[in-house]
Amino acid sequence: MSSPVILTCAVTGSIHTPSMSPYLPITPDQIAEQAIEAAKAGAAILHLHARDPATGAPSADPALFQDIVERIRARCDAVLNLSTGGSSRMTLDDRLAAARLIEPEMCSLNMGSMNFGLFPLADRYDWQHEWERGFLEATRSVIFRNSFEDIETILTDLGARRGARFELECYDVGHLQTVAFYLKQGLLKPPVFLQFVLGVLGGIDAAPEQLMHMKASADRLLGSDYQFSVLAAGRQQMPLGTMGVILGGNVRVGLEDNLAIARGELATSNAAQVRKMRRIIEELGHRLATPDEVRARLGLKGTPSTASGSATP
Ligand code: KMH
Ligand code: ZN
Repeated sequence: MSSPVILTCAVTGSIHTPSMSPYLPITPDQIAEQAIEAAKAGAAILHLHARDPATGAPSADPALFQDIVERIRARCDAVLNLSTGGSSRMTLDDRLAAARLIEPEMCSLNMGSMNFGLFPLADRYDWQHEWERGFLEATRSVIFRNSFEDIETILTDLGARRGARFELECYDVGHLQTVAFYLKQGLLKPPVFLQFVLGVLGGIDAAPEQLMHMKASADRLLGSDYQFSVLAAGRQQMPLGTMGVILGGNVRVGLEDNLAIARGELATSNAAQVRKMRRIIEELGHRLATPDEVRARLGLKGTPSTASGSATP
């Protein structure tokens, strides 16, 4: 029997902007409501970012994260995974502030510096907010920085010190070598949870051959020390997520990675994508992992020992 499939939902992110979809959640209330609905639909892990409630711009404000986490914690037991990627305009300290305060079970950890091109979207929309076009255009020159030193800071500060385990975001095969290096060094402990990120401009492209290449490279470099999940940006989200399940992996969906539910049709919620992926997973003969199964499988510390654990019902 194969293991139950871990379905992650990345609820809002910092890639898409409010003018692109009226369904993109912005305020803590909207983010929490969509997150809870996604968890009820089957997502065991909620990958979280915050946005400025007034403008919808990506925000690193720990108070916003705290508000989101407390709202979700009060109503569901999904594993909460705080982004440390933030947006490429934030400093590393900005990006880590919320996770340092909340001490969640999981955090994202981006495994290398790279170009992260959102600029092709800049001419495709009529913008409601002044910041949107400039934010996208800036990705022509800004590097998404995740140096070895940054990675080590996150591993020691959030991992060794605060007990977080990681969603290791791997945007290309080279990032797998970095994972292997830190496993060998002992800063990462198995089993690691890899997120194969396909389709970001600057990373590996969203094609079946590339997913096979990522999987084969991980097998060669990491042996049995890893579990993987697949995130494909844009319209490859569902097809490559399905392929990930067929290959024995897990899947991430959500409006952070794709705003659509079908070609030319916006998803009206994160839960709509979770429900669609769930149908596919179950049609393939698998079942979804519960949050507690994820905790056991990935060696998470559990909610009560997080700094915001007191809000748990
Ligand atoms: N937006 C995804 C492509 C993070 O939050 O650390 C990658 C991501 C990064 O989720
Ligand atoms: Zn993210």
